[in-house]
Amino acid sequence: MALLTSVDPYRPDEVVVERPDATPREIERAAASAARAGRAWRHTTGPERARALHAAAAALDARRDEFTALLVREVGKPVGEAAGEVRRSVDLLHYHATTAVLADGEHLPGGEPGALTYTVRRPLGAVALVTPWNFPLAIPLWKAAPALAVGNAVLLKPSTAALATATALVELLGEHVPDGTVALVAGEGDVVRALLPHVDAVSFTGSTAVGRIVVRAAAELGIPCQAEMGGSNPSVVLADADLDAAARSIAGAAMAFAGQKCTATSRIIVERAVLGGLRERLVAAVEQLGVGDPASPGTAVGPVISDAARSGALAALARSGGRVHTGGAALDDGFLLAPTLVEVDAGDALLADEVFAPVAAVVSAPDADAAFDLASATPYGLAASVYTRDLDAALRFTEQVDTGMVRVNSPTTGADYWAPFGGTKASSYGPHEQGAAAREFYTRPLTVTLGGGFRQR
Ligand code: UN1
Repeated sequence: MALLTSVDPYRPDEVVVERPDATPREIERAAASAARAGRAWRHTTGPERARALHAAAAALDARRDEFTALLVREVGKPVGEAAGEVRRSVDLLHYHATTAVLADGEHLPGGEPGALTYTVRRPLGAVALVTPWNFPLAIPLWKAAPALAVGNAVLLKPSTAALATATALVELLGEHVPDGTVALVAGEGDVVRALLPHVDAVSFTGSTAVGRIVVRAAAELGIPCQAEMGGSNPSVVLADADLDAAARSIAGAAMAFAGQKCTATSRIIVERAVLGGLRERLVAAVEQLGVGDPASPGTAVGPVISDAARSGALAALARSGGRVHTGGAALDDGFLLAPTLVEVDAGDALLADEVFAPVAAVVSAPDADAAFDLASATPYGLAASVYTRDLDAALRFTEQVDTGMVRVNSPTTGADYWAPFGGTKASSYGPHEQGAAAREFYTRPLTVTLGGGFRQR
């Protein structure tokens, strides 16, 4: 048995929660009761499940200040962003509630006179959700809400660094669904390994290294799997762009919440003609960001999640041959790292790493096409953006870049809960999340054919 501990990354001496991990017996018991609960939940009506999720949304909304404060304390998310995440979570619960009453299949022509063929989508059963600490409320919910809406039970295995938030969320959801329909399974990788043989599907968000282990395990067990993994997201700035607006937008996408989003901008690819102008504006925009206590409203950049994360970022900087234009050092309080801009040459080690910290590399390219090629020159393909006033160039970028999500004059960060979310290459595996894509992952189609014969007698 291991003791799991989550600490406040701004005041690392303060423990937020401590609890033992789940024992193999507890995992089996939780999985068995989820399987049982799932068999009952799938037979509730769509309107009943919709009511339950709307009620959970209202309950979360009523406790938004408490959840916001918990996010600030447990993962060091700046209070403005934390409040935004709670609002997004309320909204996505309402959204997925409405999907419980949508059409769930199609009617097809029969193969003989009078025959009828149709499809219905059936829930999978009990699903495991393996979630990270960086969106401790929104990510568990954008998996759990669609899973529940279509009639599955869920077993949430959150990151230990976000254990208190996950515990509070599971308690809140549990007040609106029957016992066993939503359960928490606390632990690390060995707990995931023990859990997977008991579930009907797994949805994972986290690092590529761990995601690939989950994908392999799911394949061996023969269960559906979706995995959202790393990113090394490019923002391309063309010579005709509004440089002031681009610099402000990119500084936020790279540094806010200390760059700890899989969608954060880590590579800034600039058309050489405007390198000097963009560099100057970027440095100014980054230096204007408030750095410090995540509880104070002026803060955009709080601590990184752990000392190891900060040392890892500093080690990545040390491996780079680039020139640091601002930042580059640890700060005193908590696990703070000064927002850091490094100018590098193509091929620099920093362009290949997913640093997951307030660190971004600036690299120049001779022209738009070279910049577009550089944008895709990474093992990842999650989110990409281009800043330009040239519509043709913008459209060319959307077609050429190898990525799951692309934006024009808009930051790589941010996800609309009604739109499919996911990437290419090492960033994602399996079906996308969110929007209508989520319903597909959490169901399987059943094709029904009613022979025409009996209707002719
Ligand atoms: C966002 O940019 O608002 O783990 C969402 C992550 C992503 C979510 C990003 N799956 O950072």
